[in-house]
Amino acid sequence: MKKGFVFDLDGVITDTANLHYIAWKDLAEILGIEIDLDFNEQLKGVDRMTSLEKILTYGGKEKDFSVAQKETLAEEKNKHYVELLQDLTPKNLLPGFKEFLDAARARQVPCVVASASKNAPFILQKLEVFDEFTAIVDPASLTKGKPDPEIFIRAAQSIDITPEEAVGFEDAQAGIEGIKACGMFAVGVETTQPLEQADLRVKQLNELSVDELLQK
Ligand code: B16
Ligand code: MG
Repeated sequence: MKKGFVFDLDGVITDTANLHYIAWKDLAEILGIEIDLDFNEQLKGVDRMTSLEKILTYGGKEKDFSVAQKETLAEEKNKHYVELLQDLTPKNLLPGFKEFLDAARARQVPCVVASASKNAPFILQKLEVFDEFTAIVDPASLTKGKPDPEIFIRAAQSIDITPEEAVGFEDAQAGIEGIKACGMFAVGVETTQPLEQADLRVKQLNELSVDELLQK
């Protein structure tokens, strides 16, 4: 019997991958690196500094910048990204998410956000769903990013349940691995690539019945 739901943000609640892509692509161009949408798949679910390092390595420039310079570059990307976020509205919720969240809330299932994004609280406010969550894990407080299970373990702790008592929802392979590594039930939200190891795979969350999931 499951007692709580743990949601990734980008790719599960809303699709901010495209906005991350615009901001990273512009920064990469200034650095003389060209990235495309295929490469962008590798940045999904990956934290900000690791994303920058992947881009620099892709462009053969991984040794060209000091730690301080990389911090500045990551800040510049984030500034642009936050500008792009200003236009988000509830219309940017992914199809089926709000129906599923409402059904979960109607059954008093606690819902937590486990996102690598430090902008998650702001994004949830723009989407007008911030108050629907019992907790949001602060990614700045984590020692390891996905695929490490730390963020999912912390999410379960935040609602006083064990990882085995939770269902995790993820769109990235690294996220599914983190969910499975702590014994949580994994729902894969598939858009482009198939997600290995997921216990269930869907295109939209409203394909799922809250009652059936709670029985898993
Ligand atoms: P920020 P998720 C992730 O969100 C994104 O998929 C990833 O592309 C991004 O780099 C990461 O958040 C950090 O975001 O720069 O806003 O802190 O899928 O874990 O919800
Ligand atoms: Mg994601």
